Amino acid sequence: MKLILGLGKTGVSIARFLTKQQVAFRVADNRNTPPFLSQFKSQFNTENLFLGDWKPELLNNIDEVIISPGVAQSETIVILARANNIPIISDIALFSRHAQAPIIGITGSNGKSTVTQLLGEMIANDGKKVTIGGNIGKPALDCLSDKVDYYVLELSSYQLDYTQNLELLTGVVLNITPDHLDRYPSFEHYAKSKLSLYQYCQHPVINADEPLTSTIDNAKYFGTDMPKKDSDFGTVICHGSCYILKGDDPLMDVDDMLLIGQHNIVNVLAALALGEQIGLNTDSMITTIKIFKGLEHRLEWITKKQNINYYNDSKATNAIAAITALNALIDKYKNIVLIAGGIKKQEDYSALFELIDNNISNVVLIGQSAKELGNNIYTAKVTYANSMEAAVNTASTLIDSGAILLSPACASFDMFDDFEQRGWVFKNAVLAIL
Ligand code: UMA
Ligand code: ADP
Repeated sequence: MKLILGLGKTGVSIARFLTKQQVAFRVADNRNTPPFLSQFKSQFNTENLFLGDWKPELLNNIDEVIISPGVAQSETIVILARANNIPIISDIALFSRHAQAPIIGITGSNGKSTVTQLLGEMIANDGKKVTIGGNIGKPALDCLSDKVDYYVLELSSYQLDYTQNLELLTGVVLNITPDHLDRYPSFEHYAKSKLSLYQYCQHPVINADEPLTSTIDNAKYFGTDMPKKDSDFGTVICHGSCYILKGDDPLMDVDDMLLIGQHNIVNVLAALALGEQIGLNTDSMITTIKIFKGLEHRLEWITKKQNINYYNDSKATNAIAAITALNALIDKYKNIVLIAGGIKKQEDYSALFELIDNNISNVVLIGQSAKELGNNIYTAKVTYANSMEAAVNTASTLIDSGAILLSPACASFDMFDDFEQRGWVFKNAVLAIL
């Protein structure tokens, strides 16, 4: 019998899969009312459902534990299963056992969803059938299909931690910067988790600008410098314009991209290198890049009202992501108001504070960590708001022209269900401004 740990999106997808395979399972969640309880009850018999504190008996007659990424390695049930030599695997490892088409894996601290979506669109526009899933939102097991040419999976470090077997045709670690440090003893452990992706890749793709990645034979490289090899991807500045290069060949002017910001040039280079590894046509990839609008909640332009442009970057849940978004807008706008805050991560925010003090006139802070953030901002004017609506209304009175950017640099769970809800509340508040 299998034990499914966690009754969220992942747990329900595992239950659905095992039911199809006619494999017996037990499900446990140490919360009394997990978010997917009613969905589970509507689809499955509840006699093998166990809620509340983990009990050792859960492991009786279990030959394998399939675990949700949100369940930390420090949980007693995980420690006990390990002590009893019961294998613990992720839904990703289970998916890989059953997938009949090649899998492409994308991890990194930031940019995963953008690259996953863009590569998915490149593959589809090249005339092939593709399904994207994983950490981006659709659990991997829900993606299994016999009518697919490729799977593109976004992989989190949490998923990689519980994965020992995975076959990837190609894959990339986009970048490694501090995130999720509450789940790891140190940054080195987090970095090791991300880098573990390369042990599963047949044809790896490497970011030449990421110092934590080492050289790997048969890897394809991308980076912001000139490419070293004909088949690698990079950029060059020529007569004031920036061009994307494959080897020495200019492929496109970055001004022809709809995406904005230096970080998105890097994301595009990563998608090109992955596409090249699986044999996609270069012209077709470039056409896709030119029409790719990006994802909701990632530096998403919403509207312009009274000379103020509003951007929703709710997905920026750490300091580096907010720095990235600010850097993308600083060159474009003289006046910027940043709306930030929520639950601060355990990471160094000093570079963000410095960037704010040197470039931004106004910051509006919300959420649990508002005061802690505000106490470290000295030059920019700080205003506190107790709701997103109040933050937007206040921000709109602070400048006559320029940009208002929601890029929270924090998790959303103190005020919202998740980053998506936070982004929607922001957008509604913006649209409600007269
Ligand atoms: N649970 C426990 N005990 C615990 C922790 C969790 O019982 O100690 C239970 C919770 O009650 C919950 C269940 O476990 O009901 C499952 O929780 P989960 O956190 O694993 O969430 P899922 O709904 O299965 O969603 C997961 C990913 N969540 C996390 O990694 C935290 C989703 O990524 C992913 O989209 C989904 O699988 C499909 O693959 C979200 C995320 O925040 C977007 N990811 C992090 C990130 O991107 O930074 C890594
Ligand atoms: P992820 O799925 O890894 O969270 P997303 O593609 O959803 O990444 O982007 C989330 C945020 O991270 C964006 O809003 C942007 O601010 C920032 N970001 C995106 N790509 C990069 C990158 N390559 N390097 C640094 N920051 C990035």
